[in-house]
Amino acid sequence: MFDFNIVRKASSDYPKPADFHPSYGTAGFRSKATLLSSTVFRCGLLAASRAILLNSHTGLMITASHNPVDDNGVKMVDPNGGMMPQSFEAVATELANCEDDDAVVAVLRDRVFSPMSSGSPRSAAGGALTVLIGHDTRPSAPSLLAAALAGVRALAVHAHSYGCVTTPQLHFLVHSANQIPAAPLPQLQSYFDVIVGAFLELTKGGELEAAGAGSNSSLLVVDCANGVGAEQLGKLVPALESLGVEMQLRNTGRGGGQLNYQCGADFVQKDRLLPTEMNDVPVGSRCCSVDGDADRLVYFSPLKGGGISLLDGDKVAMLAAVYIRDVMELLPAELLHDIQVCCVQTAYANGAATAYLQNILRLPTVCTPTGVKYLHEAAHNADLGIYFESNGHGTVLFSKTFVERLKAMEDHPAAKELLLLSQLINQTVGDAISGILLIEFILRRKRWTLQDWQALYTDLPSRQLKLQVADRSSITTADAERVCITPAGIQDAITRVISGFTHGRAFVRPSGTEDAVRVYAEAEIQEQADELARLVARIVYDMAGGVGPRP
Ligand code: NG1
Ligand code: ZN
Repeated sequence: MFDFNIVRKASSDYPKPADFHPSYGTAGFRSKATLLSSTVFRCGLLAASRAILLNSHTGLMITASHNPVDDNGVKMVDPNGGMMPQSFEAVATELANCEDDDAVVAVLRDRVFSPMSSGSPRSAAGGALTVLIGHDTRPSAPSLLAAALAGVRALAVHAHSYGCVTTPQLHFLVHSANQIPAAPLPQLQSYFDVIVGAFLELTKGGELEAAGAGSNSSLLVVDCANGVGAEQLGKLVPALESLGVEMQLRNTGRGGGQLNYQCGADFVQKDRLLPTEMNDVPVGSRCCSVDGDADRLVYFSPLKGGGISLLDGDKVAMLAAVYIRDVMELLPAELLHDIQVCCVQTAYANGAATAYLQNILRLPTVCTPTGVKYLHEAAHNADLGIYFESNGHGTVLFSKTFVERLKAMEDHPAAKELLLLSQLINQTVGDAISGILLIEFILRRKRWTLQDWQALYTDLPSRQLKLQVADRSSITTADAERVCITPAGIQDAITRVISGFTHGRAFVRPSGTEDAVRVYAEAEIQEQADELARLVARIVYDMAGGVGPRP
C-alpha cells in the first residue's frame, strides 16, 4: 500500500518551473526538455496510479518523436497497449500543472483515485504491478527516465526500463505484458519473435524471392532520422535478406548526425526533400524514412536533378488496402459475412487518395480530426480498419471477431495469410519497423516497383504552411477540422478564395503539438496549391492576429 506522504516528499525533488503550463495534447506532453522533469515525474505517478486502479501493467514512453533534439515529451500507455483514454487527459494536464506538492497529492487522491475506486484504491497486487518505460535517443532521456522512475516508485509500484526502444515496441510490450497474469515481463526479443516471425512465415518458400528478381531493386535505403530506429532496424537485416532485400541504414546517429535534423519521415513528408547523407543514393532507388521514435514511415525515391518522388501515409494506406482486398477476395463468402472494412483518413489525406478509395476501391471511408488517437478509435469500430495519417503514422487493425473467424479457417491459405498479417502488423499503434516489413512483403508479392505503387493514383499538388497568431485557440473547427468556426467569418473568406481554384481545397487548424496554425491547400497544379495556401494563410493572419511578417 502506498503512502501519500512519500509522494509529497518525492514530488519535492521535481518542482514545476514557474510559468510552465503543459497540456496533454495529440501526442502526450511535449516541450523543451529542460522544463519537463516535474511533468515526467507526475506522469510516473499517473502511470503507477492507473496500474493500481486497473490492476494491470501500464507504460510510459519518453520521446518527442520528430521534434528537434532539444525537445522531449512523455506519453502514457494503457494496459491494452493503446493510448491513455482521452477522458483521462484533463486529469493528466491538471496534475502536470499543480503548483506545489500538496496540490499534486490532492489531485492524485481526489481526482485520480477517488472517482475510479470509490474511495479505496486497490493495493499493488503483491507489488508485482509494473510500469514499463522506454525512451528515445535524446540526450535528455537519462534524467527524465530518473524522474519517471521516481514517480512510479513513490506509489510503491515497480518500474522496468527497456532503455532505448521505439514507441511502438513499448506499446507492444505493455500489451503483451498484460496477456498472461503473473507471467514474467516480456523481453524486447518477443516483439521481433512475433513480428519478424510472421514476416518469415509469410515469405517462406522461394516463390517470393524469385518474384523480386528483375522487377525490383534488391536495395532498400533507410533513413533512420538519427533516432532510435537505427539500432532496432538493424535487427531486421537477416529477415529482409531472406527475401533478397539488402537493407542499408543511413542517418543512424553513429556519424554524429543530429536527431530529425534534415532527415526523418517528418522532414521528407513535409519538405519533400532528400534527407541529408543520401546524396549518393542512385536515382530511382527504393528508400524510406522513419521518424525519431520510429512510429512513422514514408517511402520515396530520389529523382533526376534533385527532389524526390514521395509515397506518403496515404499511399501506404492504399497499398495495404489494395493488397488486403486482393486476399479477401479469395476468402470463402461465409467468413466475410457482416465483416466491415473501413479506411480512416484525416483532412490532410490527399484528395486523389480519397477519390481512389471511394471510386476505385469502393471502400467505406471515415474522416476524423488529426491525431492518431482519433483515427485509431475509428478504425477499431470496423472489423478491419486501415488508418494512416499522410505523415506516415498508422496501422491496420483486425477485430477479435475477424481474427477468431480467420483462426477457425486457418487451413484456407487466404485466411492463414490474413492471420499472419494481423501478427506482422503492430496492433497497438503505427510502427515503422512492422510497416517496412509489410510494404516489402506486399511489393514483392505483387511484383511491384515503387513506380508501380506510385502509379495507383496521382497526388493532387498540395502545400502545407504554418504561421503564428496571438492565440491559436481563437481558431476553432468542426466537421473533422474541415470547417473553421471561429473567428467569425473566416470560413466564408476561405471558401471564397478556394472557389477561384480548379480542384481547390484548403483548411486551417491550430496545431496540437506546436504554437502554430497549420494551413493545408491543394489544387490542380503546384503553383496554384502554393498560391492558395498563401492566400489562406493571409486570411488567418488578418483575421486571427498574425505574428511576424504577413504571408
Ligand atoms: P499537429 O501539430 O497537431 O498538426 C502533428 C501531426 C499529426 C500527428 C501529431 C502527433 C501533421 C499535419 N500533424 O500534429 O498528424 O502526427 O503531430 O505527432 O502532420
Ligand atoms: Zn513519432
